Amino acid sequence: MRCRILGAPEQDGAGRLGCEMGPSALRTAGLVPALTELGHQVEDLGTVQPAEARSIAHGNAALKKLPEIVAWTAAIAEAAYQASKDAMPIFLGGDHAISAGTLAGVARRAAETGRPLFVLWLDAHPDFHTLDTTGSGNLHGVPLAYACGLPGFAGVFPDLPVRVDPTRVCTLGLRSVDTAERQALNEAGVTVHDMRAIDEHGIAPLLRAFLARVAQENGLLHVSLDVDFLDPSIAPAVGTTVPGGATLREAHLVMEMLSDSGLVTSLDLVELNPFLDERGRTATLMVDLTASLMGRRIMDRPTRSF
Ligand code: 5AB
Ligand code: MN
Ligand code: MN
Ligand code: MN
Repeated sequence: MRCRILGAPEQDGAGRLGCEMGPSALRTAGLVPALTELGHQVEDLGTVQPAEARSIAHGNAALKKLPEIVAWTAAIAEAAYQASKDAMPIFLGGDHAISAGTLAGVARRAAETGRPLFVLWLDAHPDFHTLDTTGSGNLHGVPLAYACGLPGFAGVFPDLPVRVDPTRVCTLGLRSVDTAERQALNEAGVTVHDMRAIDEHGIAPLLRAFLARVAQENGLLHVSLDVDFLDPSIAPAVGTTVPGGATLREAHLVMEMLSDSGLVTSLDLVELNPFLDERGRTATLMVDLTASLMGRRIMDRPTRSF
């Protein structure tokens, strides 16, 4: 497969500094060789440059770094659209606010193909706040809501050429959901498999059902992997630690099933804060998970089924 790596070292969306070093840490942990060893053709496009930030007035005084995030979103959306032409883009965050741009870009690309875009959101949080409901004002908490066309972004964030259909979004691993988000997720019809559902059913059947839907509708699939999807005991390099996350094997199984499905067309690796890591272990884990998603196997399997 042809892959394009694109660094988006945005850190203003998170409450603390450090995600700016994410792309560098992922490259240092060997992302490119891991992919080439699997036989993929990898092109590293380097780093997205944000547009110039212009001051923006907004009624919610809690919003942090709004002009900066808007400038990043515009640049990332255009870069994501370009990078997704005839190749699988892998976007290296940066905090999760980069996904406002990556989703906008890949949704625009998907619309041209005439195939529906599905999104798998692997995260402790749904990131489904609007600019009006976020209490923290940290804009890494809004990208999915923006991309799904929820109200309140128009005229502030870049215009969305194509929105993501929220009924084609599946979140997996949630364990920290704010009241406004809970209501918005239900109203929008997002599929939510929280940690309790994973405990009750196991992660495989939940993911399998979603993948079957994507396959049946001949969809494209964007995967957004927030480091905090993983339990902090195995992935400490994140500002927003929430206990009770996915285990090492649950995370690898998700990636292996995604690989077998052959459905993934774009990927975000976000929220890695290398300043909080322990001797690079979280960066290494993110690279290993990406390798599983891109075809690395413990043993060969007779059939590619999910
Ligand atoms: B992340 C919280 N909902 O709005 C908020 O890490 C957390 O990209 C957002 O998933 C977490 O600040 C954003 C409490
Ligand atoms: Mn997130
Ligand atoms: Mn999160
Ligand atoms: Mn986070």
